Parts: sequence; structure tokens; C-alpha cells
Amino acid sequence: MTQQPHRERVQVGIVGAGPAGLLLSHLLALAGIESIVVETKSRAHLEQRIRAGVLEHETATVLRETGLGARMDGEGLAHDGLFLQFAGAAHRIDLKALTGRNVMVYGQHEVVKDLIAARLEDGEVIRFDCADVAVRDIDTDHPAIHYSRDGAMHEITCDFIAGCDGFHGICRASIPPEALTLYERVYPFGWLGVLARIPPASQELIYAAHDDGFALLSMRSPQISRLYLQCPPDADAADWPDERIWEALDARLARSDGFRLTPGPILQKSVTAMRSFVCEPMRFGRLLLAGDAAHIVPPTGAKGMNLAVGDVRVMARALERYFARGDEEAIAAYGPACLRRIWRVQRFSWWMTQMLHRFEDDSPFDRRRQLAELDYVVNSRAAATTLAENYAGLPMDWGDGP
Ligand code: RFL
Ligand code: PHB
Repeated sequence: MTQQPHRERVQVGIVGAGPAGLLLSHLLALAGIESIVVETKSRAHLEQRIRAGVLEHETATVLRETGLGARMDGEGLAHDGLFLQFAGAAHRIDLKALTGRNVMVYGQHEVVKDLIAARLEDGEVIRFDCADVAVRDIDTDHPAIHYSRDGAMHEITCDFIAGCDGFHGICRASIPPEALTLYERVYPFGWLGVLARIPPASQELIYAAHDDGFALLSMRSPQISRLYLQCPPDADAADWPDERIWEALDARLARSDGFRLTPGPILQKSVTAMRSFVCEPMRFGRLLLAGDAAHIVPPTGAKGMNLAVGDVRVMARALERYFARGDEEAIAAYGPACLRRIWRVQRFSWWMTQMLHRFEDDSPFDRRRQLAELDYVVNSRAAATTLAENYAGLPMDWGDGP
């Protein structure tokens, strides 16, 4: 006899406890809408997974306004500017002076910790360590999430499912391929990211374009640096012993004013592939996609998590209107409203990536053009403002959403 699943009902079933799924659940709870989050990984894994580090001004504001700002404001590092470095010299882009806004350097895993703690105050609304997660009946008005945990089968029937399960999740893959248009660019390089126990060598982030390839100096705290190196797309972190990493970083970040990095213990290293990707539409029936499940940007613009926050803000508002007065139009407006911002952010992330990285098939002409572009950006107030307003963040609300 087949085992009967344990059945539950909730207004919104959320697949994935990354920033998108957790913040959506938090925003819905504030609006009095019940949700359950289903996640394959453990709580400890999510709270230690090192990823994004830069919160746009508006992302920080959303967290603050929804009661999640205390630790961020205490431990996060507010940055009023960043450096673009090339030809051995660093040039400051003054975000604050150019836009009136700044960014907050606060690790994604810290945001995730704060969100998990806030959600668990409402009971067992996050189901960690789930297996065999699947979504069913997404083109009906009673879609369901199925999963197994500790040997038991579970079924959650919902009014809507939010697919917040990242680029490799099952939600987008559950939509018939003919219903989707996918736009994609895969870059011929990756980033080797390292977490090191050394105080940041610069108060603000340094994005460095070098003949050997791109390098980025970022940070997580006054004691911990986060550093990245452009590497081959199929690079294996095991082929990068610590000495090789420090040598490459030293070469790419060295400046004619004598600036040098001091090596220290490396706590973690991993390679990330780089791609631009958008899936349209962001909805199929009662399944709504958000965050990396619907789009990916190369990390050069520090935008991935911020886009996820933008999506779920719009989605929460659409769902709120739906549950208040059955407003189907708000649901229909969700994707189009997000996509306008998503494509602008795609453009910015691509632009930063092509300006700062070494492409193998670059001709000497391409290289000189790249340097001329950097020279223009740091010496023209108009061009610097373009970078600054995108980096600090375009408005999340265009006024045409639900
Ligand atoms: P996530 O964070 O990938 O979360 C998806 C969650 O879904 C779970 N999952 C499933 N759950 C249930 N059933 C299944 N079948 C499932 N399959 C997957 C996963 O375990 C996971 O917990 O997506 P979300 O929430 O959309 O958030 C997106 C962000 O994580 C991502 O865009 C950023 O990390 C990108 N990113 C950056 N974004 C920024 O805004 N600023 C930055 O400075 C920045 N730097 C970065 C980055 C991403 C990087 N990597 C590693 C890709 C730097 C790097 C190196
Ligand atoms: C990070 O600190 O992880 C980080 C910062 C800026 C980026 C990407 C990643 O553009």
C-alpha cells in the first residue's frame, strides 16, 4: 500500500529559502498572509553559504523598514564610494556625492540568518532538509508542493506557489519549455572567490582591470576580506594553492603609489561561473518565479541579491491585492513590472563585466577601447554618475507595477 502524504494547506507555498523566498515569506507575514517555505538544504548550510556582499541603498531600506535592520546597521559597513583601478592607479567613484545614496556591505548569509530568525518566530514555517521537492497542478487554482522529509511524504496545497529556488531549482524546470523564452549569455571566464582572515587593505571596494585579468577587493568585516580573481570558467579551486592566489592578487591589485596586499590565512575558496540569463514570462498559471530562479547576472555589478529583493517586494504587493480583493490583474502585472528593472540591471551588470574583464579573443584595439572607457568613466562626471546611480541602485518601484 502506498503511504498517504501528510497534507497541509497554506495561502502561499514558497520553494527555496534563499534571500528571495525568506524575504517573501517575511513580507507576506507582515501583510497577514500565511506561507510555508520548503528548502532542500539545512539551516546551518544556508547560514554559512558565502555569497553576495553589497546591499543597494533601497535593499537596506526595505530590510530596515520591515524590522530586519538592527544587526545590519550595527555590523554592516556603509560605503559612500568605490574604486575603479586600471593602469596602476585607483580612481574613486563617490556614490554619495553623485547620487545622494550609499550602499551597505553586509554578507548575504547574515541577511539570511536575520530572516530565518524572524520567520521562525512564527512557528515552523521553514521546512529545512526536504528531499524530492516537486510542484504539481501549477496551471490550476490549487497548485501543490510535494516533498519528503525523515521518510515521510508531504503535500502542501496552496493558492499560489512562489518559485524562489535559484538558478538550478525545479520550479522553472516545471514550466513547459514552449511557454518560456530564455535569454542567455555565458562568459568565457569565472571568478575564484576567497574569504581571508586579513583586515581589508582598503576601506572601500576596489574593482581592478589588469592585463592578467580582473580582481576585486571586498570585505565582510574589519577582520575579514573577500577577494575575487578572474579565472578560466572550468578552473578548479584545488589548483589554486594559497601562494598562487596571493601572487595573482598582488600582481592585479598592485599600484604605482605602493599599495600592496598583505597575505593571510585563506578560510574558503570556490569558483563561480559567470552568466547573464533572463526567463520570460516570470509566471505560469499559479507559479510565480523570483530571484535567481528567473534571472542571473554576472556578479560584477553586485546586483543578484538586490534583484531578488526587488522581485519579491513586487510579488508580495501583488499577492496582497489578490488576497484582499481577488485582483488577478495585480498577479498579471507582477512579471512585466519586474522585467523592466531586471533588463536595466542586466545591461548594467553586462557593461561592468565587459569593461573590467580580460576576454581571450580581445584584439589590441578592444583592449585600448576598454581602457578608454574606464578613463572616461572616472574622469567624466556624467559617466561616473551613470555608474553610481546604477550601483547604488535604480528605484525598485517604477510606478507601473501591481
Ligand atoms: P538562492 O540564494 O540561490 O536561493 C535558492 C534556494 O533554493 C534552494 N533550492 C531548493 N529548495 C527546495 N527545493 C528545491 N528543489 C531546491 N533547489 C534549490 C537552494 O538551496 C537555495 O537555498 O536564490 P535567491 O533567493 O533568488 O537569491 C539570489 C542570490 O543568492 C544571488 O543572486 C546572489 O548571491 C548573487 N550575488 C550577489 N548579489 C548581490 O546582490 N550583491 C553581490 O555582491 C553579489 N555577489 C553573488 C555575488 C553571487 C555569487 N555567487 C556565488 C553565485 C558573488 C558571488 C560569488
Ligand atoms: C562581495 O563582497 O562578495 C562582492 C562585492 C561586490 C561584487 C561582487 C561580490 O560586485
